[in-house]
Amino acid sequence: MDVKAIREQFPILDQEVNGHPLVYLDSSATSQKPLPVIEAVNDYYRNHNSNVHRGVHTLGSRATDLYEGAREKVRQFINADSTAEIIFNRGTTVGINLVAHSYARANLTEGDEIVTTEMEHHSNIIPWQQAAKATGATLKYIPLEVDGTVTLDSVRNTVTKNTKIVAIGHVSNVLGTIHPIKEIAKIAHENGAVIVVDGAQSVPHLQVDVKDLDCDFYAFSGHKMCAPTGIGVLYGKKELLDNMEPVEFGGEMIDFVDLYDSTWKELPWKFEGGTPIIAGAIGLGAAIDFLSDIGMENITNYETNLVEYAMAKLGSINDLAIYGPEKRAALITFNLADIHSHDVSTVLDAEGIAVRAGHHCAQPLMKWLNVTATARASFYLYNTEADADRLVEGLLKTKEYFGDVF
Ligand code: 7TS
Repeated sequence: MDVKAIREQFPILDQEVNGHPLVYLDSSATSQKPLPVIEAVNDYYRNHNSNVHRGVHTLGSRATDLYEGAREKVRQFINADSTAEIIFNRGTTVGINLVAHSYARANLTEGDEIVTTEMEHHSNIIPWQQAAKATGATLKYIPLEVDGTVTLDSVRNTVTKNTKIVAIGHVSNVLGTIHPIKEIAKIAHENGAVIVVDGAQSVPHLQVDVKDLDCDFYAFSGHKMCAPTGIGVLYGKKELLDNMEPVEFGGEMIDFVDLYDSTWKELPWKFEGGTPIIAGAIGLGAAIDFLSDIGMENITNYETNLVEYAMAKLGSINDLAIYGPEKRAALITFNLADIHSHDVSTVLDAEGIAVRAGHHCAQPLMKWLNVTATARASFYLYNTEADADRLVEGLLKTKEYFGDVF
């Protein structure tokens, strides 16, 4: 992988922040955008902007072709059977909420169980809390191992014949844990449950094949995979989506409307009420082309080596606590002695290094880790070993700055 050439596609990286060359280590929050994505959005607004699926004028059909073309790119990228299974929305949060509102409320009742883990992002916990309250179902958590993984035995012990939904992230945004989704899906199915996968941190970094994983629903966000903000995807198996009711009603999603009743369009449009996120979807299509040209396997391998390098380097810093398993996705969450992570990230920012600090929308996990907050460095295909070196230097400076706490 030619990282120098890749970096040239990301103009934002070529700048100084606080007098230092920028080191961007916050791609788990949102990734940077390459030129082909910026240009695709620009081209759409300059040359083709129009609403979709209505009217017959030329710009309208061009916009529709571009929008639906992006859906086909997503289908291929995650190896879904049909574009009917690809629902565009605003992101992972919206995708999970759709399943929790539509599928869960229609299919769950008292005595049923929803199973998840304590390491989920809030957007894969709260929708299930709400669905449990609305249906009388019980929310259960698969216990975590000390290193922040789950074992298949724990999954087997938690999922029962009463379990109707297993909701789990593919990759943890805090610990970097990569869950064996295919095996967990098998356990869910053996018990008659469906599996809902939060793919926010996996689709940008791993080759995801929804058919091979045999997941029932898979949600992800464009903005973490080089696409614009405001576009996301919910994949669902067609037979499940066919039997689900929409949760947003209005234009675009209807077939016939009468004064007292209406019927819905076929999939996937029945779940896309209102003018859709046209430019975002086109940007996502361009991001998929960009990532596919480089090759998802190449990206994963590159990131695996990079995070190993960074882990080894960071391991040499005394008083640095790193959370999560050894084998991990390309992100490292840590605390430096008792220094608050906001202070760590402020000193790093003064050195031009962007990391995230706080609870990472995973307060139950912070409680489990027995910390109030952590700092997180997350890597992507444009990061280099030099970036990891700068992080180490920045942390050593932070130690110096707060010398009195050591
Ligand atoms: N699930 C996981 C695992 C995530 O990491 C995130 C966002 C979401 C869901 C929600 O995605 P959204 O696009 O709907 O907002 N994670 C982070 C993060 O780690 N830092 O900022 C956002």
